[in-house]
Amino acid sequence: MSKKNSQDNIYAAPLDKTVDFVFDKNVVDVFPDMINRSVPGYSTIINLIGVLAEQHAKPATRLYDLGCSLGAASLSMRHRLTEEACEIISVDNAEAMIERFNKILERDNSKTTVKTVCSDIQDVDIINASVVVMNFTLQFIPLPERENIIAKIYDGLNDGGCLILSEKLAFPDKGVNETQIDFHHAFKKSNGYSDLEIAQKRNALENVLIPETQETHIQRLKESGFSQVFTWFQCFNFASFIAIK
Ligand code: GEK
Repeated sequence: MSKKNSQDNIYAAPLDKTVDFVFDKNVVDVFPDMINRSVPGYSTIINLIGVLAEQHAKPATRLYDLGCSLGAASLSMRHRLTEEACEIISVDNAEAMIERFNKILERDNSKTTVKTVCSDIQDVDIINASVVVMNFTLQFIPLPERENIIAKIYDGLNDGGCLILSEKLAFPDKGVNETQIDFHHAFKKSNGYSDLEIAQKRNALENVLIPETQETHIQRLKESGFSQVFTWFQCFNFASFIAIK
């Protein structure tokens, strides 16, 4: 099996102590397998991000993919774009992710320019944007900083432009929340993860991935000024919102 298709067994063996999850080289090596087996609907969302981006992209504008990892959403947009002179800006603060994505880009010769940037999202200016994607990234940003990031994206979008925001969700009702988590774990088990792997990964993400409720996301997006905000995809505790300026 080639490296880029390696199977995720990072949490398969018992660990002495919990260490917070980081996006390092070990994760990069197994990332496509990890995210496909962990996020219900991931490949559907990636595919449809291309379709939604195609609807909103305007000539000579920028499309941002914030927290791009190995560029799945960037490439989905790139492969569908027909507008002239668009530029995709793909940002991630994990050096190992950007390095691997640059290698993937060497083998992809579609027309639209893709510029990769290794940086914290908070340090990136959003300018002349027709589409901004945050596909499962805001959930890793500290809670007090999320509002500023959404406001910055709103300011950088042109009128009619859109933000596609995918997130793991929490639910206000404790029972519903637990049931959704059970469903998600059943999904992971059906994809071959053991109970130990699921439990150890959950612990590693505990302080790193902080999910919010659908209501919180929608309210924040509306308060930032977006004119249309709605959920266009949901499977268990994973959802994707679109916010149109
Ligand atoms: C995909 N969108 O395949 N600044 C920049 N990048 C960040 C930051 C930050 N502050 N915090 C986290 N990241 C991708 C999947 S993964 C989701 C996104 C997951 C990056 C982090 O390095 C990682 O690559 C990505 O956000 C989150 O469609 O693994 O659950």
